[in-house]
Amino acid sequence: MERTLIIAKPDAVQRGLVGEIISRFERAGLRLVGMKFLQITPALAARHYAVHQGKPFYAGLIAYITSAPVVVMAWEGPGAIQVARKLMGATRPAEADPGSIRGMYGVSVGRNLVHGSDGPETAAFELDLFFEPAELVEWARAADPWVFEDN
Ligand code: D4T
Repeated sequence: MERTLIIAKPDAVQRGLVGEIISRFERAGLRLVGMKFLQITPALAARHYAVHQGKPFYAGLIAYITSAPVVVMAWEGPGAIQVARKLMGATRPAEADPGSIRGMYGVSVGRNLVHGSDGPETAAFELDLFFEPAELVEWARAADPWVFEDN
């Protein structure tokens, strides 16, 4: 079982696409274990995007992610990180599969609607950044045996 951090970014909130984005992860069968609505501060954004510091798009990225509220979620399931990245599509919407979230709703890399952790270490770091341990809920879903093979 794996957990991943997903963010419905400011453009998703402003465009009224949060429900659609949640629905993609929900219908895929991932299990929601945490969710909150907040506006990311510059300090939190700097920690989240520390790996991009110094890159040409860094200033724009920080301005964008702090520009309006976001919905931060923790989803879990077998291979949740890869499953989520597939549902999101490639970073650049022009390269994203047309059925993916970014492929269907995006056109610009700097307005790509959604963030998802890119590996187990990143997921652990990002989940810790956005959630207190008690905010992540351990629960059994009635449909789990019909979604998770090794439930
Ligand atoms: P995030 O982190 O938002 O889920 O995106 P990805 O994991 O898919 O992509 P990333 O880390 O390579 O990029 C982080 C973030 O920076 C924006 N970006 C990226 C940008 O504005 N211009 C660029 O040239 C690149 C590469 C988009 C996502």
